Amino acid sequence: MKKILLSIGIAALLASPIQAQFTVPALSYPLDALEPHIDKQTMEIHHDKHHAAYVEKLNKEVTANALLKDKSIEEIVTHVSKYNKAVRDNAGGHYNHSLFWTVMGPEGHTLGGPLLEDINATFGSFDKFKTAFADSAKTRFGSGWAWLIVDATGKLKITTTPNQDNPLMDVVKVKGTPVLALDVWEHAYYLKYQNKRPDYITAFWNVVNWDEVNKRYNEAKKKKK
Ligand code: MN3
Repeated sequence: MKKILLSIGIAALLASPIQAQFTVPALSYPLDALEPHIDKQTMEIHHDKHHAAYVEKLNKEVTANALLKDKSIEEIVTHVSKYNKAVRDNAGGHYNHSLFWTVMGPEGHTLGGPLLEDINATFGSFDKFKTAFADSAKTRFGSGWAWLIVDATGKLKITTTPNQDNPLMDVVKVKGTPVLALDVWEHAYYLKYQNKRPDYITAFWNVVNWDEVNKRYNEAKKKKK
């Protein structure tokens, strides 16, 4: 029996098509891990359908444009002005969602250390930062993202982008390295919160994975030195 299974495994491996350049990263937590703040069904559709669609369309662009071959997602978004609108939207969609999944996690993360000190120094307090970030997310018209970034001078900044743009892109005004991201497209919250984007934003704070945000902050600061 073992031998048969092994043969089937090898046959499947040999028959599988060449690995696509981009794939949807698996979540590091179950789909229901963010409940009750972000519901399982939203996560399922968002990760397995929406994100997968960006990746599929991006891979199609890779097939059509040799310049994209073997480029990392960071390389593509950083020089996104070289490419068409479909690359901008779908490479952005892939980068943004990949980051978004990692900066969330089950409840219970707290923020401390140098990032907290920097937030206090830059925004006055952690609560003032949360208010400023939430206000930006609420007032982002239509679909888009809210970001906490480290800019080229090493300073923390809150910014927003429309559609699937992000602060790494050479086409946006406020540039920097993203350390925290919030998706404010309706598909991110409509099932549970309908038109109440502010309630979704309030709930988001419960599921921020501050360890990951802290890690991204440290890496971004190191790059500036
Ligand atoms: Mn989304």
